[in-house]
Amino acid sequence: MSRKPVVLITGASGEIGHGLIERLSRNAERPVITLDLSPLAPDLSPLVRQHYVGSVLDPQLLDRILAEYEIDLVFHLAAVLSTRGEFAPVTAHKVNVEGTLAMLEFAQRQGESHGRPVVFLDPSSIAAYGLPSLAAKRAAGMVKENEFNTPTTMYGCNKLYGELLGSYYASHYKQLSFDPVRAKVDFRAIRFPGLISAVTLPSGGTSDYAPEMIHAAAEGKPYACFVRPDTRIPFMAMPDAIEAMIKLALMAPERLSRRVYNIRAFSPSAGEIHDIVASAFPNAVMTTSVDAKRQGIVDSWPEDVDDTAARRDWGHAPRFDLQAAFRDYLIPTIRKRYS
Ligand code: AKB
Repeated sequence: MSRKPVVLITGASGEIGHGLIERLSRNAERPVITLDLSPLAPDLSPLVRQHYVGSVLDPQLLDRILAEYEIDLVFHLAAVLSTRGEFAPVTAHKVNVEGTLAMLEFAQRQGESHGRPVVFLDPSSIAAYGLPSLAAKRAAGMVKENEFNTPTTMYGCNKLYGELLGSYYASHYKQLSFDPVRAKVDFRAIRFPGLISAVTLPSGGTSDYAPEMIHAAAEGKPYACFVRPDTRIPFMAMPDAIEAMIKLALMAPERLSRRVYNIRAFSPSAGEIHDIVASAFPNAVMTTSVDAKRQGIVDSWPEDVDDTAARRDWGHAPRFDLQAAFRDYLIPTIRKRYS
């Protein structure tokens, strides 16, 4: 009996999952199943074929999914982000590394059972970089994928190692086996900048100051930004991040010259974000109260990234630059959300 292949999203109740489920549900040809520690939001439940409540670290649950569905595309979103990871590094390692390993093994077994490669889309992060000082960060400008791979956070270390693990599964899996084992995982990773969604708020990240500032202003709540106004890292509007994941996941493998890609859209300072938010919400009360430790993490991330390979290989082309992101997406959608 042949079964219709489905897409699996882990960590589906998080920020990226929300947008990804909505976007994928427009294509009825590719039913979606989801996995998360929490139930799906009521507006998302009707959009998926089945939601499993549980952990990527639960082998029995993964066996059940393996038996019930034929999967040829995995978006592995489950993760503990950079700020939360510093409070619970062992948990971060378990989820981010052991969870990724479990899902890669799951994808390999899926591929072995149906005979086709399983595309494994891994959202990595600018946290995989670690610039040694502010002076080095300013001098570096746009960093390339293989530069400054010396992260300072548990999350960054986990993401960098996850990229290596995925590349191992795709290119060198069981390379010394007597009987050749066909690698079935087609691993692809995007190093995301900070993401800003108009419909959800992030939690546990260190780039969260940008979305928090915007949402607080729209809600009429005061906000104290935890980084200096001159702090600069790349950001992207959530719809562009979702589009990028789908584009990379669907691209023919022969077009891809690497497994891990930077992508960028705009790279404003915290002060520039403040000024745009202040002009959209003139009554907003926004102050700065620097948290030296979180500032240290953001200072270790690049000011900007070089995404030449993503643009060339799979046509990464974000719709929103800084002005358009605020004018056409963030401000109108957030206003509606809190009105
Ligand atoms: C975080 O702040 O941890 C994330 C990230 C940059 O990957 N948003």
